[in-house]
Amino acid sequence: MPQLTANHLKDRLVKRLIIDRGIEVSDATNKDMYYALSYIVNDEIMPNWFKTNKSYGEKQAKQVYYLSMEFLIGRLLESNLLNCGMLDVAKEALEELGFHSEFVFAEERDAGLGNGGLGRLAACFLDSLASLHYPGHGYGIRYRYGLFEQRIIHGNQVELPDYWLKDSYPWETRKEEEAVVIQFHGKVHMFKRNDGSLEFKYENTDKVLAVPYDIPVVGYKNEVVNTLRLWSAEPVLEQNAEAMEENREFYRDLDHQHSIEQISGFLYPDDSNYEGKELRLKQQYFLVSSSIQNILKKFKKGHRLPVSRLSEKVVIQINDTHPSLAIPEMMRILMDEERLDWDTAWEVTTKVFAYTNHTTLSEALETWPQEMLQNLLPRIYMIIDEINERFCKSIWFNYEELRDKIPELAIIAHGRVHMARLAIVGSFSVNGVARIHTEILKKKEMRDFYSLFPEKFNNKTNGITHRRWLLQANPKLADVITEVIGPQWIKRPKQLISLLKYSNDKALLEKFNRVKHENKKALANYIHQHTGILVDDQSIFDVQIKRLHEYKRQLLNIFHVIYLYNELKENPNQDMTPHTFIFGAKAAPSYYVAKEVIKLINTVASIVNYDKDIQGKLKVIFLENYNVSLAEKIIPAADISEQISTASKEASGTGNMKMMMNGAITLGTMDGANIEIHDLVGDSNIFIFGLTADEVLHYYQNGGYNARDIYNTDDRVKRILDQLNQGEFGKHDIEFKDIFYNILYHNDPYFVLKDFEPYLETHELAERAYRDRLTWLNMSVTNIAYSGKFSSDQTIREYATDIWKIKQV
Ligand code: 26V
Repeated sequence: MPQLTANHLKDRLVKRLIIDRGIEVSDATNKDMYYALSYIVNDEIMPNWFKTNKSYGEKQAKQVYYLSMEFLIGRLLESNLLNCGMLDVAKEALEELGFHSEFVFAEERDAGLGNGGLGRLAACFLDSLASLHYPGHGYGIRYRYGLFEQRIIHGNQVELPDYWLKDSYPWETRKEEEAVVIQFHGKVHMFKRNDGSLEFKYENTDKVLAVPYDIPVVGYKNEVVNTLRLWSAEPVLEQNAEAMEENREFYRDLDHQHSIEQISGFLYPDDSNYEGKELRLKQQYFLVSSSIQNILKKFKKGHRLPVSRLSEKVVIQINDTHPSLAIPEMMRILMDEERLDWDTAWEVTTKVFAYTNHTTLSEALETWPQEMLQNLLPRIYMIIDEINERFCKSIWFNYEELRDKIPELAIIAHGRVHMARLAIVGSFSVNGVARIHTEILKKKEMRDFYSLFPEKFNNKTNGITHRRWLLQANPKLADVITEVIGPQWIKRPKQLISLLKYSNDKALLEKFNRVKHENKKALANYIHQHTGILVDDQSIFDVQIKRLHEYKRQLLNIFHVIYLYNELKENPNQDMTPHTFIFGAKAAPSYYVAKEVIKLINTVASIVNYDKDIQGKLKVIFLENYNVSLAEKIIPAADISEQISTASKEASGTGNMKMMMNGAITLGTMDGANIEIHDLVGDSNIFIFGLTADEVLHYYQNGGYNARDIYNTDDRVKRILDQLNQGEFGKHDIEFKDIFYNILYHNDPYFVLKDFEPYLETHELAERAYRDRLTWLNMSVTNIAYSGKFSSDQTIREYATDIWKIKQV
């Protein structure tokens, strides 16, 4: 890319403002500037996008397609500038024109097309694929409404619709000519052809047009631009004369038109509880049918190979079970349109698909009612039924020892279609997202499938893109690192390990200290502006940011805060390092318990933050509307990273990796990727506490835990629970009683009380360590040094070599 200077960019911005928006710089708002700059960046991206596509065609490279119902990409202007190598120049040009880059970037609305970990992982993976020159693309849905915007009103979560497309979105290109038709409902008729093969015709189907919008995925300073293709649902409007009557009919039924547009209307905001809603099933089939049609069309256009050799050029990763209908959809097209026989189609299909599992929580497992699937997708249902028949027969005849397990293995059982089973049977690879998670899949959750197909199972520990989460979010830290070890780590993040050599260098540790403090000041400012609360930037910033979920145990965290508050009230002069507890979390709108916890955190905050007795030693901050952009502000300022899920329940976690990379110390359980962080940094650079996964699973199986015993014997616990029960925190007596009951009457299913004491003790250790500044800074730098292991570049290399068998081009 030609080197662009700040002066050159200024000229272009000035011209762009006049041409596109008809205004001068002096009249331009931050938003005008945001658009002008975005279109200039687009001009830089477009030629490389074209070139990348062309080169994939010429080189006939094998492509990976990542199918996901969620891509949580956040804002793109700053990351595109970074990856194009224009970020510094752009900041300079903006400043010289009298604009703050931060405010200009903030004009972009987050593309919140995901719930949490799974969607953000997909976004990090796309960044790594492009940055490593891999031919890999995403397919998803262009939801008109992303994840709801959260407001906190009187301590309660209130959800507002996120109409992120209200203003024009500069990063997308509509590709109407590549639209495809998706069919729902209708009747399937079967005919015998002359050669004896079967032909299927559909009658009276409801047709929906899937129109792609492409978003460029820019590689880091390498001129690669891959594609994220998002499908939008529209009515099919025929252009020919015969169909006009049909169209007219159509306009008489605007409800129908509306129901079509609903398919890409909004992102389901629940990542905690599976709900068998037909609209969600429609969304899933809409995504997979349009994507598979498109993939096959491209394959046929780009290669002279027969479709029976598809797997030489195409591999498809399905992100959780949500897109697993892609498997029968591929079978349908191969058989009904490409005329392959069942065996050949099955051979092709099972060589193309790979499946990633992201949770073992039974509440999240997808199973669809058989009649719903049969009614909405009759032909797809027939195919699933046949896959199931053949699979069950093969167990019956080949695995006598598993015969009585057939009801637990069958894809269709007890009137429901089990999507994880379909995904395992139809894929050549099944992976978990951290070592412990994969082990639990193999030994417990998917044990029988593992015994049937041991060769399919493999682990791919998650990763995060260090470009967004370090270079972009924390440029000051990135600069210090480069000053110390040179810039090679940017292309090879594992080289961060060279920082270890300097982890005892006092002068250097001081530099790291200064950066952290500046980041904390910036966050303190943000907090002040958004909540009106002043926090002490010398206090420990203790951070828990993630979706609100019982298993993630925000409740344990706030119980600890209540305990500290109670202690301080009794003894206001006790020696305590000031603490700021920072929370960010959205609860699924229908998740009552989660919303109660949000209310509790906010209620505790409203008491603690204004209590003069405790002399400002404790502050509790709940930042509303936690999303990717807010994460970018919080993470660089974190001292302690709270990763305190009930062991065995957090598949991996990725926030843990982001905070580690920004020098926070993990305080957590032996769960998910925390275990791998612990392996790397060792006991002395992490604070581990609580039950292990084996212990948790043992209690679930054998009993032996009684929450009430702890309530009766630990005064600190009793005090807190009684405060909840007696309405000490609430405006009404009944407020928070449910939390009390949930713990004592459901025997504390997430072991909050059981882990409470070790949690307190570990916090005390952490506080002591924090007071010893040099030791703490050494721990912090050690964590940064080892964090290169969790760059998604590493993860993507492993997917590419072990599963996808694709090459860098
Ligand atoms: C689940 C469901 C279930 C009901 C229907 C809608 C819906 C939508 C999303 C999900 C996602 C749950 C799975 C998930 O996000 N898992 C998280 O994946 C992260 C990336 O692998 C991982 O780091 C987290 O530990 C894991 O909880």
